[in-house]
Amino acid sequence: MDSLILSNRIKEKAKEIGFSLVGFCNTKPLEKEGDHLIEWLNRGYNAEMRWFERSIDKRIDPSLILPNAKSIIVLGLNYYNQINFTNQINKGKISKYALGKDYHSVMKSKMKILINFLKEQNFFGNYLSYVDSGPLMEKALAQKAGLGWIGKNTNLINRKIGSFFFIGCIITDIELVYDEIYLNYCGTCNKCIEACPTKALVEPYILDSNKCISYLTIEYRGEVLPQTLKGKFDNWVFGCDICQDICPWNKNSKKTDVVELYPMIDPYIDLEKENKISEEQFSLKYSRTSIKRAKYKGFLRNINFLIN
Ligand code: B12
Repeated sequence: MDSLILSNRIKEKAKEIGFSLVGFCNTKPLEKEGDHLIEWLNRGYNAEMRWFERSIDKRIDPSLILPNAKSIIVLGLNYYNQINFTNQINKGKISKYALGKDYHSVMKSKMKILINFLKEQNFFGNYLSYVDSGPLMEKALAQKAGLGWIGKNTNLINRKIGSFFFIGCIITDIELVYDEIYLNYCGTCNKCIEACPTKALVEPYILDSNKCISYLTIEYRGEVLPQTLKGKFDNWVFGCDICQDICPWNKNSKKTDVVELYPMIDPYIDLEKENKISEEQFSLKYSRTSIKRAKYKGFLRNINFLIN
């Protein structure tokens, strides 16, 4: 079957499965983005995320991931929930991306349905699917596949649906019709950079993770959070939405219709009460969400940083 008909079939099916965005790109090396990645690592902006250093070659050249790789199917899944966060006494905030079921499993199962569809259609290719933890620069590939552009807050933004969507990639050895690279629509706006309370967006398009509330509340494993940032966390306990909530391109964000991503926990937590939960209560309440990544100790550390 010619690759144009196949490409359109895949896009129809992807939308049917619930993906808001879908596009295709080739597996050629990401030269310019690779240079940015290396510059970013040399500046230590990956903080304690050492795993980056182990997979630079594949991140820059995705063709190294699958023999005879030709195409990448890039998918976007809307997770937006209309929560206009306000600061409340004794209340901590949980980022919108973590309120529903853990997105890694939701994305993986939806990508599996798409791969099974391709196999049923007798497209005997090889497929490897990744979401978040794979050796890929998902945002750079998504821009190349026409899903959106990497904004000054370093999130991928789409003009129609904004930036509150997850990205997943399927790398394959079947030929597809590739989409146009997405242009940049940030213009002279710097709202995200100005709004970040910890000044983590050190330059347009450059995020220093060492100062990022999202990094410090999710990925950082230190016993205590940096005292230099005390009082600047804007009551975030897990993740942070500031640089996205302020972005003008998110004013048209629509509520997700992916039921697994509907909030199953309260976006506000009672800090005093939650500070007393047991490890068992923590896993009972949060193990099906992305919050489990902070682990029990990290979660209590984040709460204590806000109340003490
Ligand atoms: C490491 C990581 C983080 C780190 C570092 C973030 C970062 N900017 O790198 C931390 C823990 C801080 C983080 C936070 C978040 N993350 Co995160 N994260 C990742 C991960 C695993 C790798 C990203 C990466 O490659 N970074 C390397 C650096 C160098 O890339 P970069 O910052 O994007 O910089 C690029 C451009 O800015 C450009 N660039 C650099 N310098 C310059 C200069 C100029 C002039 C120009 C034009 C360009 C340019 O080149 C770089 C390479 O393309 C991806 C999944 C994946 N495998 O790709 C998810 C991912 C990016 N994260 C995601 C999400 C949802 C988040 C949060 C929103 C969660 C939250 N609410 O707290 C926050 C957002 C914080 C932010 N403003 O970015 C989603 C983003 C979806 C989207 N629509 O963009 C992803 C894709 C996961 C997924 N599969 O859905 N994340």
